[in-house]
Amino acid sequence: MERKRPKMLYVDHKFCPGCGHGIVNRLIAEVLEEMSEDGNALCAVAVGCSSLMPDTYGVDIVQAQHGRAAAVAVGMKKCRPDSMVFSYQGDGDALAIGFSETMYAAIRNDNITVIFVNNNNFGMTGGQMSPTTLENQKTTTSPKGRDVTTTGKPLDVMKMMKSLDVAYLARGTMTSSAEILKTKKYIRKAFEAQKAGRGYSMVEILSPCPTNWGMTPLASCERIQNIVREVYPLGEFCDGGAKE
Ligand SMILES: Cc1ncc(C[n+]2csc(CCOP(=O)(O)OP(=O)(O)O)c2C)c(N)n1
Ligand code: SF4
Repeated sequence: MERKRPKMLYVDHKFCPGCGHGIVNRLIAEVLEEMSEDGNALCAVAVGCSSLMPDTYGVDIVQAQHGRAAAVAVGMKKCRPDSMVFSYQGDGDALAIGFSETMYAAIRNDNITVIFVNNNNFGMTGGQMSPTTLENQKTTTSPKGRDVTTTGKPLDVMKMMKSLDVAYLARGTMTSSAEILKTKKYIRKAFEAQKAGRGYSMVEILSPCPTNWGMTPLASCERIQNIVREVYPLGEFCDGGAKE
């Protein structure tokens, strides 16, 4: 049976073929519709391929400066506490230039949801190294592979955040239908945490960027399955204070 397309996806997305962003966009739309929150959602994006979302997504969206989406989402939530407020970001956006905004929203346990797509590089600008680039991964700014002796190790934000008093943390991926369904469940639980007023929730999603990885969509998913998830384990890292 064909699944009904969520109403907020009123036109096709603009991401590259095989990009993870399109799948995540759909999952968020499905969850909001199933929770009857699609008419009540507010989103903050910043810069990166996530900023292609506002052109095709049927919710009110504010575009922040690069990295500042979580800070803008916090402001929106304070003005409209009854709305379902989320930021939609990339790993460079959330963990490089916006690291402070991302962390302080978590440190304050602000009642927002952060959804970020981790594709291990700065996608929109041509595949530069980001904080989540794997050790030895070649990017346009690490042509010989990321050297962790000079750049530090890949940033595992779940590890950092689980020591904080936040409501919900999970990391999913999209390498199979089973993983996509799990990721959808994580997104739902994150929004439910916000609805219950429990505070900050974050879902990180390991995603392919076939264009900058120079791989087919299928090979990109295999890379996530065999290599990336070894560095970034999947699962729930905190649920209502019960931390692993
Ligand atoms: C203040 C500022 N610095 C740098 C840029 C250039 N810039 C635009 S998109 C981008 C990369 C975004 O990468 P990421 O957040 O990982 O998202 P992706 O495109 O991979 O989804 C950068 C560095 C900018 N627009 N503004
Ligand atoms: S450049 Fe990468 S992250 Fe951006 S739309 Fe294309 S595949 Fe997706």
